[in-house]
Amino acid sequence: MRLKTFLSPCTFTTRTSAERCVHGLEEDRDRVQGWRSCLTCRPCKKLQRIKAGRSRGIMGNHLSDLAPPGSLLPGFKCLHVVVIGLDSAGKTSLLYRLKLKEFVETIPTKGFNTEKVKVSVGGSRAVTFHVWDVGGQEKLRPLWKSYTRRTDGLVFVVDAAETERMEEAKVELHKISRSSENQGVPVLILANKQDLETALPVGQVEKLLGVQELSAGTLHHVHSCSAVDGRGVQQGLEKLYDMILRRKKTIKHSRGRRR
Ligand SMILES: Nc1nc2c(ncn2[C@@H]2O[C@H](COP(=O)(O)OP(=O)(O)O)[C@@H](O)[C@H]2O)c(=O)[nH]1
Ligand SMILES: [Mg+2]
Repeated sequence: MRLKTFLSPCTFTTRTSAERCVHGLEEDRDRVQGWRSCLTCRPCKKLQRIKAGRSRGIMGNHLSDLAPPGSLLPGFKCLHVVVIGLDSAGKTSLLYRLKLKEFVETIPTKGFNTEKVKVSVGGSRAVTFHVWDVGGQEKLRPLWKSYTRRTDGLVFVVDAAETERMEEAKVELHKISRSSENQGVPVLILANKQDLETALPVGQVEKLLGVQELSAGTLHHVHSCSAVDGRGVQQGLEKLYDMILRRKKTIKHSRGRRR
């Protein structure tokens, strides 16, 4: 019943709760049965504004028109980050959580969503991440490679409560991190949906995904989080930022030695 208070007065149906949004119907999700979104509560309104922006023909699937002024100030380092993972793992919810600092219900991603997100790292420093959230349905996965080319970091999101799809997630994680273009690219694995009682703890997710089997040259970190209540999201990104910096330094050193 946590969701109810969090999203009050609107209540969404999730896999664990059978409540519905009290304001009416907007659309249905195919994978999560019975989910409804209203048009009157704050998160639903925000989603409506996003969609309205898209229908006005704004280029790219982005919310930058909703960003607080100054979030795209020049001078901040911008890192390219791609969010991948199986469908329904919570990738889009995490992107919006980062961008809007709150949970909004999503619709299944057909192509991609992209946002510039400013995150404080190491206390006061702010870094801008250009985040690409790519659809995770099976037929869309071959496209991941085109987004991850020359990326600074990968975020692989798993639904920690969906034990039965861990093997499928493991296969995709290893496939993408071993592809030649992604050799050495740091990977942050987010064990999402920790607000659910059935969510597996980080250690178990790490084991089921065979994270220790990732190549020795690939920096990685597994972090638990929830797009619903926001726990762990910021800390996860900070870890990714540290790994990106470490990799950049290593590359610089090895170039220096070669000269
Ligand atoms: N309980 C819970 N549900 C979540 C969380 N993150 C996403 N969801 C739900 O999982 C479903 C899929 O989320 P979505 O972000 O569209 O997944 P994507 O396909 O990976 O982009 C939606 O119903 C979300 O509301 C979370 O942290 N906790
Ligand atoms: Mg999505």
